[in-house]
Amino acid sequence: MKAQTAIRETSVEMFDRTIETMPRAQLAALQLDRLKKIVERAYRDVPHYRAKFDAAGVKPGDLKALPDLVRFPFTQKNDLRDNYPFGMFAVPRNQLPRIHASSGTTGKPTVVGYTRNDLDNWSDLMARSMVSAGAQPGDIVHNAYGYGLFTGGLGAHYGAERLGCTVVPMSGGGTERQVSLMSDFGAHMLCSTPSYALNIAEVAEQMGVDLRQAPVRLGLFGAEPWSDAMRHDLEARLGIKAIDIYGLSEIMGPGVACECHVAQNGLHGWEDHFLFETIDPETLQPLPLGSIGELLITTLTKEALPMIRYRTRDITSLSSEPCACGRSHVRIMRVTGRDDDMLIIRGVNVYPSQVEAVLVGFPGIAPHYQLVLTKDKALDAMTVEVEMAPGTPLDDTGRARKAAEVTHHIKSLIGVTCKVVVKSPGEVPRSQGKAVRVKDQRNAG
Ligand code: DLL
Repeated sequence: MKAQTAIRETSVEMFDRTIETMPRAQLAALQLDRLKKIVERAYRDVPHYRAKFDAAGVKPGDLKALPDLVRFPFTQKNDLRDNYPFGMFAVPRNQLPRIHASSGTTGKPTVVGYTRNDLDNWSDLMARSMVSAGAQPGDIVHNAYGYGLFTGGLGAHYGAERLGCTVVPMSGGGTERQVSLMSDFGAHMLCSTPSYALNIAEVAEQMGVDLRQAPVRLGLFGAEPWSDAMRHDLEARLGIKAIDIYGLSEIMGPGVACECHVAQNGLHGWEDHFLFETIDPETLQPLPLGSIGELLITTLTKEALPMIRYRTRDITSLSSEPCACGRSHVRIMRVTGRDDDMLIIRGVNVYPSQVEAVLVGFPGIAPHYQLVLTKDKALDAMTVEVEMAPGTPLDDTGRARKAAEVTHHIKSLIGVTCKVVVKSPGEVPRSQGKAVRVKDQRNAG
């Protein structure tokens, strides 16, 4: 008991809420001070930024107030690829204790690096995110994010250690073992992608392990878009509060923003370390708070890899409405998807997460799905592959009727006409990490 108390006291000092509840004027002054320094450093130490700023006719000295940032050029994923592997780093390689990389579907991976201070800040922000999610020192954290080049595993790992938790470093896969150890060790928080959490919930049910009766009370889910319907499903099946956490390797990894357990409504973006903007992805013009557009992030403290106006491709809006938890940092509303994941089916824009919201909780349907894209003459067509819920055997007529019901609901709720195929339990592939939601067969023979 004594040791527990000592850890809690330390943590209260470490996670002093002053910074998270800072009045706007003070936060803006801190941001401007940090922004000036990072823009200067980027210009001085990274040839790519020097060339880009020169071409755009801007100098670090032009940045006198936060709104001046709009004069500076964007940074994109391709800039990292073009400078592969280490060309965007602002410090010599021997000052980087760690690198991560994202695989990327085409071409070279995106490589990111961290100085010692960057790793410390990342651990702090992940710990801060976990506190916001409702975690406490002494909790057992079952970490099923993948370890390795992906930032999820090590990001959550060091954050949980920093908070004073006991980490179970599972990584993804081996789902039956995950269930057994969650139950045997009495995990309090599950960290995983939402799609893998669903896999864990399903395997637990098949094994006859009732995780609703286990000590687990929190899920920290992110790395892919997910719907509120999926949140409610996971909360009911695991007996937890499910919290959305956001991040990307180019900016840091997980912990750029996180919901609070109080409101579960928008993710607090940690504005002492990042500056958030939204733009219209077509016109590239800045958008006011509250408008839906593409999220841009500028890092304010990163040493190894300063990112100036990074185009995340993620579609969301920003809110500065006060939150019930008292935090003053801007909220990033739930990311519906990436603009490059948006499907245009017969003229209607649709994100996979919108289809998910219709499928989860649909009577007789299990929340496992994939969207198959094909060509129907010149137009794109979408087939939604879903599964019937276990224990509801349907004959061919029953399946066809169920498919028609789902088609009708997708049409009336999202406005898109699609074909639905109802498969047998287990036929839709299960996620081990980030789920593959779209099978694109438009160019297949
Ligand atoms: O996915 C980092 C991460 C790990 C975040 C664990 C949260 C939890 P990347 O592999 O670089 O990094 O992928 C980043 O994933 O630009 C979004 O498109 C998507 N993404 C991440 N979190 C969310 C979320 C990690 N909460 C890309 N909601 C981002 C929706 C998300 N999409």
